[in-house]
Amino acid sequence: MKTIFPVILLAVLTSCAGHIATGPSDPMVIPAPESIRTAEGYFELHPQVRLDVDAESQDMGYAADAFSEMLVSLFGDRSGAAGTGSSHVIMETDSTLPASGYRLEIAPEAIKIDGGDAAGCFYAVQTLRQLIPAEAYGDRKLKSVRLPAMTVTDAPQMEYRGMMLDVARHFFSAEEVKKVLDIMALHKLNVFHWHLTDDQGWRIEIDAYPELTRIGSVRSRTIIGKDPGGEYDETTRYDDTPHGGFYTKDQIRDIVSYARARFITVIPEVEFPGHAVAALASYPWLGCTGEQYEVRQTWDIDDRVFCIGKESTFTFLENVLSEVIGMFPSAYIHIGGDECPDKMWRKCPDCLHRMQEENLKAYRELQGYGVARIGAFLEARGRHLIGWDEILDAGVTPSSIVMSWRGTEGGEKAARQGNRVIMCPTEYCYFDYYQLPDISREPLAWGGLITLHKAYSFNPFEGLDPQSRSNVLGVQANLWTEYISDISGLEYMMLPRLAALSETAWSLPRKDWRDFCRRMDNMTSLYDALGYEHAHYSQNEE
Ligand code: TNX
Repeated sequence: MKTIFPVILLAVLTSCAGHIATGPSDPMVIPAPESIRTAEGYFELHPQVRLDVDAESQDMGYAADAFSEMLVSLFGDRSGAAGTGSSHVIMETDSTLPASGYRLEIAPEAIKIDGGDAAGCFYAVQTLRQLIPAEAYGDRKLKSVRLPAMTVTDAPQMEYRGMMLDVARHFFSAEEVKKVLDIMALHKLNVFHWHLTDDQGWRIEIDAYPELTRIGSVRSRTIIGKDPGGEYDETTRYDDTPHGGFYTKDQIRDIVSYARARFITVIPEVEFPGHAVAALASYPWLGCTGEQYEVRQTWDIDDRVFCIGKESTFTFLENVLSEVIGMFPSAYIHIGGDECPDKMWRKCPDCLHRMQEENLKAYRELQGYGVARIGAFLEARGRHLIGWDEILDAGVTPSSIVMSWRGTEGGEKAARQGNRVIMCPTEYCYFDYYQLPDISREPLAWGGLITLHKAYSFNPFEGLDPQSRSNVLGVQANLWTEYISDISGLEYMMLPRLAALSETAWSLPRKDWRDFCRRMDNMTSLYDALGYEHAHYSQNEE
């Protein structure tokens, strides 16, 4: 009875007239696959389709789950249906294919997915999701979907395809972070850089230092409107509403495994030595003067940074990082390193003493000293350091990764000297900047203008010699959230620019703006069907 029932149900369902959606004969996928060859006929995808997965590995399980989730989003609950249908989908690994690459064959009798590895199978499913007509999602009465026969062969160009989310300036709940991970997965991105600490909030639970979350995770109020840049007076307006939030260790672990099931590595960032006011407000002895500060309520760069002279600062950081390492299995840990003024260090006897002891000639070298110490600490624990490009100024170890944000020059220099590099220059990758030319109709943003076309025109290799090019691991979009306070605002800033970035990361040599716009129409419908907020761009807005 158990095995027969779904078959009967299927017969009843397919005999019902209508409700069959047909995929486009002209496949529209973002990021652009390596090749698509269309063929005759179609495969009929229905809720009872049988999925055969070759290996029992956990990762292949994740790829299979992605397929099942797709069926659920199309047809509703599929419980009890697995493995009973007449038509089927076969998912296997094929070691002759490149890592994260896949071949997706849609034929009338079956869909065959071969992945270079489980990640490849997962990406094939993401392609499949886009080949299904957008109207099919959310149409609960749907009986089946027709997928035109074709073979897609594909593999990513870059191994690091990232997005950074700042949850310090505005907090995003664990559920919202998962939604961000879903959106990343749809675009075949594979690194989530999680900016967890900054002047305006400390967002990660650390057992050894409970005040970090008790005090450091809440600011009493937030500046309204555009930050004038340090000139605060009686005309500065605040919302008088506390803003806070943090992730418990359990939530962090849950998000790390949620990401893992989508083949996304989570790289945590703990800012050092700048962007530290929330930490200093929690433990005043971390600063040069020991003064009690408040968690910051405004946005520009702050002079109040970690003291490099006191040993207690390093004990603190090492204890924090030990707990961070315990929560995040990533090979890399981001320690920030950006925008650190040396004003406090100049007046600090401990910092002066450190300079004498270490024979440092300039105050700036205190940062290099600190970063080198943290780098060595991480290396001793089998992890490597990533930092913003300022870490270059003070010298970095060969195994460190440099994230080039102030243009691509830092990245170029680092790549030339043999460091590996992530390119995320403000000019192309800062999705907290405006995206439509008429900014009067846009939500308040940091400034700047990165249209979809601009984001699409990014070439991270420009001006690099072949040797340096090989050190560019990939690219990343940065979502700073001073002016993004909720998830729909965040989606709006991400989409569709994340699609442009994904194509740079996955399909750089095949980029073609006109063709991208054509495929973007389909992607936009999919965003709508999945309930994602997005900007309405025009392909003439170049
Ligand atoms: C610079 S990029 C920062 C952030 C700001 C961002 C605003 C970087 C490493 N630091 O602290 O949020 O500009 O676009």
